[in-house]
Amino acid sequence: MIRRASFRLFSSGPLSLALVPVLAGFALAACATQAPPASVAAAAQPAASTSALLPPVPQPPERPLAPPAVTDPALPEAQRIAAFVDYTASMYGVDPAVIRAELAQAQFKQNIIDAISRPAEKVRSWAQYRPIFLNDARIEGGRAFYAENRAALDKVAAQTGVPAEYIVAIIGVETSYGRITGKYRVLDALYTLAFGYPKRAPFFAGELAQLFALGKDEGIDVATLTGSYAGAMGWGQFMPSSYRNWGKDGDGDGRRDLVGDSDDVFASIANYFVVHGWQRGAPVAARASRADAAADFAPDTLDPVYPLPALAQRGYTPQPGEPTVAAGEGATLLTLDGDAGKEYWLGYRNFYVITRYNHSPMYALSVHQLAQAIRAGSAPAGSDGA
Ligand SMILES: [Ca+2]
Repeated sequence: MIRRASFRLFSSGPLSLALVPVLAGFALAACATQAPPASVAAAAQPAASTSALLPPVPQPPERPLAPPAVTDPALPEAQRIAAFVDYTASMYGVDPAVIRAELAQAQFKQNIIDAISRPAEKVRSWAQYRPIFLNDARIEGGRAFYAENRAALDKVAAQTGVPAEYIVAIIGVETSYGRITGKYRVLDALYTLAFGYPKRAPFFAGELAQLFALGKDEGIDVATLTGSYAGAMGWGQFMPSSYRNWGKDGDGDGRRDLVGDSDDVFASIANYFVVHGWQRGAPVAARASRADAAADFAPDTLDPVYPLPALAQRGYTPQPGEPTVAAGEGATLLTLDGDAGKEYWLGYRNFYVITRYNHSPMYALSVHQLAQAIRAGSAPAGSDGA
């Protein structure tokens, strides 16, 4: 995921939906780039505390970056492209002639550079961010989407332990239930960013290479794929590396189609959660109370490394009726500016997993609350007959 300092949220109110795929692109772009929490967190521990930090949630390996021979802006572009062809051919076994032929069709798009280069806007508060996703239209849309796809979603949920409403909420937040999946040709987007945006060229050239690998693996003509300006595709806005590594063939037809096959999309989003550590049956987050005497506490990690007794010692405890976790499981603490002042939340392991889709904690809390709202308005499984 993108580093939070440079993370760009939404441009403006209702029109911001157009940028959702961008968020997703970044979300999937640089997983596991956040600094390990141990040193910062340890320094923040009160001296009297006897509670050691819990281990971070194990994560899959980081995706490969393209080498400097491909991305060094001091090198002529023709030389970088030749190095890219060599890199992609040797790394993924793609026929160099195919790569060259596809690259010959790729178009540089200045509007993509402009879009990704726009200065970061002021960070939205939770009170401003939450209504983008927690509104009647999005909630009703999610309930309708769940009703329409109930059998397929419940089947994936039973197989993976990822509740259907979380899969639905991801699709709702990313693409408004599949309606806005991005209008850019992925080949153009990744070519433009790989060779025209030095700041993040190692990442985007790495993704461009994986796009060719994806085309080879799945028998897809990559020039036909469309997505966000960052190259994220389909209902779940998967980057090429996520598609290749974690995409699943949900309907068993031998292909992974994350653009046109809902069974494949549902299975792939659930699998993305599973490989990043989703725990079946475990809670996601809890609203917390802050003791009057408590000091501010802003952990520099989303990893659930703080045992609940340690957080209680600091003055932060789950509110009555909110879920807790067993000894040996922990949380991180979020402090957000909500409609009625400060809100405190405990983010558990499954909350952390949602932040692997997009590193913004407000994104993850939106997905969680949207999922809860969808579930609350959906008939219990089986009650709608067969
Ligand atoms: Ca399939």
